[in-house]
Amino acid sequence: MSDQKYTFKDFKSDQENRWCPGCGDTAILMAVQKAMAEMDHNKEDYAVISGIGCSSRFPYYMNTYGFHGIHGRAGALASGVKTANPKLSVWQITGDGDALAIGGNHFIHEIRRNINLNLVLFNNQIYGLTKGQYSPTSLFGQVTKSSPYGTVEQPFHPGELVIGAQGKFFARSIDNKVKETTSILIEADKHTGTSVVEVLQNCVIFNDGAYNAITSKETRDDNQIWLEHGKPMLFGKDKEKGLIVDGMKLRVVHLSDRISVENILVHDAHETDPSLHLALINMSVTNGFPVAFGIIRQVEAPAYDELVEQQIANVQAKSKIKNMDDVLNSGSTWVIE
Ligand SMILES: Cc1ncc(C[n+]2csc(CCOP(=O)(O)OP(=O)(O)O)c2C)c(N)n1
Ligand code: SF4
Repeated sequence: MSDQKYTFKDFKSDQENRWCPGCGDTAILMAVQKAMAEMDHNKEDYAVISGIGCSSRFPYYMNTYGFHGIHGRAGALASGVKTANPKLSVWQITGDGDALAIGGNHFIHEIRRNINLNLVLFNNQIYGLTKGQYSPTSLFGQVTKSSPYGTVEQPFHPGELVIGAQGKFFARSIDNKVKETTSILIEADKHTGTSVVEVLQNCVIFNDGAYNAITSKETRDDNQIWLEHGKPMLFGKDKEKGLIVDGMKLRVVHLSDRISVENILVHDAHETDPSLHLALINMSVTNGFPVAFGIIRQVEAPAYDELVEQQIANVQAKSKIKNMDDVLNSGSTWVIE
């Protein structure tokens, strides 16, 4: 609980921003600082933990406790910090390479364990820091420094991995929507368990325009759908289109005399069955759908760190061993003569 009022400036550090001018990371930094100013924690209770990558420079720019770790191990560090001190608000900052290539194993297991931390995944579909090699989210056929003739790999969809790892909270935003990202981060903080927020981030140097189809003025209304729990899934400039389920699949429909808002799916982020959430996560412009943004899945479940705390308290309450003398007199000792 916070006993102070903050503004985003309280979370700015004195370090010079070394990200390239125009990099999406700077907008995400602003969203995190704004969100933290509104969350109910004291400043000294935040811990910002990263791996290695451009995005992982994040803790330098935050005036909080933090740790710039090693490549792919942000998840292990953040899990340890939260489990050792559950009162902290832990923020894991990671790139698509850091989280899904070298750190892929840690990513799925922290989600499966449902450790009560917030994971912000900067997805620029490229390795930025090492100068433009393809990553596990690069598109099939993408030409990069390490795939001069195009990749021959299918990309991971981070949300699909979250669902596969039994994830309970998944949201998606985009770097240029600071207001929307800020509110999603505030909700992520309130959620108990691993909250994964994928932010589509433009790398202006090595993958510029990767999200143009989603962000350009001409197409953004048709190619973005912002989901809100309890609201119909509508999109388009005048909210003239929506989503329905047809058979086992989602389908885009135009509102008309025959199809009204009542026919449109209402978003239920709290549904425990992940089938529809997965279908929403996997919508893409290339398969004729808008990309889903907002909180797509938010399901309550016990968190690992809480269960560990409870278990320790229960065992301590029942155990006959209270101190070192009790251990030494517990029967499993012997005298060497
Ligand atoms: C063990 C190890 N392997 C490889 C590297 C080289 N390396 C540093 S950052 C990086 C990938 C960065 O990509 P991403 O995590 O997507 O972050 P971005 O720079 O795009 O924000 C790699 C491969 C390293 N630092 N350590
Ligand atoms: S290389 Fe790309 S991701 Fe890295 S700071 Fe520059 S624009 Fe940002």
